[in-house]
Amino acid sequence: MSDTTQILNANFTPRIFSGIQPSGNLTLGNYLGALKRFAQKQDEGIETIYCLVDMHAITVWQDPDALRRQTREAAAAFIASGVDPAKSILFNQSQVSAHAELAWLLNCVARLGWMNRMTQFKDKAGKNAEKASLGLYAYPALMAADILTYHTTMVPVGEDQKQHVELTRDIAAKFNHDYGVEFFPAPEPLIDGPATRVMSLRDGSKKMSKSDPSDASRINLTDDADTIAKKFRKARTDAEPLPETIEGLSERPEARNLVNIYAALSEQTSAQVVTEFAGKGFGDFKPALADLAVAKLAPISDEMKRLMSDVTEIDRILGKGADRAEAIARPVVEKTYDIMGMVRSR
Ligand code: ATP
Ligand code: LTN
Repeated sequence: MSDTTQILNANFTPRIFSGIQPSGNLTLGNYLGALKRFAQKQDEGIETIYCLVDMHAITVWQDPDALRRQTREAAAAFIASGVDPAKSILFNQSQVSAHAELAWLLNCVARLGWMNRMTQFKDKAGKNAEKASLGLYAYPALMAADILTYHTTMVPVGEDQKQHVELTRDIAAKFNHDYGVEFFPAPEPLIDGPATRVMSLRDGSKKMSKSDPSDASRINLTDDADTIAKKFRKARTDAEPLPETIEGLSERPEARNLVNIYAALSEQTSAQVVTEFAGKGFGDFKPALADLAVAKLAPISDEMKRLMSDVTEIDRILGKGADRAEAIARPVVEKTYDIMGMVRSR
């Protein structure tokens, strides 16, 4: 953390915020890169706020019934992974209008040149960027609003979101500079552990993603034991046995990915895993990985199923979370309007 960030952030109560899009089945990548860490953070004595970012999800087409189901299922995945709605604030974004309001205000602070550098937009818009929604382009300013409307200081995310959190810092700094205030903190991305970038099981150069068209590329939190075993068995690898040290994995992205997944699931470092399996082929390693993944994920998918049998209860939890979130976010947005010169007379 730089000195200026430290001095600025010292004026703010430490607070953690993060979000996940309810844009499909949550994956092992989401679990290791986000959910598992969210649950750990809630026991560190810092307020934790977790959001199902449904307004981000609609930047690409979502069938309305599917979006409703995915939002509830994602909420169930949070709870089943250990996020406790009594300890953390858990809600869906569209129920707290402060996010959309602040996003507009920050759209007027963010610069086109900054947005044009965002790699997630380039990846998602693909070759036909003319057909992408305006929302997909503006997405990072909404994400900045999500973070800043809680005066968040720390944002646990996977590696792919680092650039967006840095943009959030730039937006906060420009706002503070332009209006001569120290109103927004400079949130820090928290990216730690062996699985901050879980890769696709079919292509070691692409991240595992819930919206990849190939279901074989990912482990879904709802996959059964047979499906998990089959997907790992078919995962792309090379023909070499595992090396003696992790340096031996540097040119072997698929092998490195499976080792990192094993490490994260077993709470070890990747170096420890390599030591344990040195000289073993994938014929040994893949079944061990599948058994471990099933042991860790089966209780989560069972709990998700149980929670999904009562969606009224899930909706109640999200509504209550939204009330608590609103109580923090509303005054920040009101103050932002005021700083920017909007007359507020009711
Ligand atoms: P989509 O494919 O719809 O873009 P996604 O699977 O990339 O979705 P997000 O909702 O965009 O998931 O991400 C939620 C959180 O999970 C973020 O913190 C993100 O960094 C993290 N995450 C997503 N994919 C991975 C991955 N493969 N490895 C580690 N973390 C990940
Ligand atoms: N952009 C993120 C999801 C996201 C988020 C956030 C993460 C939206 N708002 C605020 C952290 C904090 C993604 O695509 N994974």
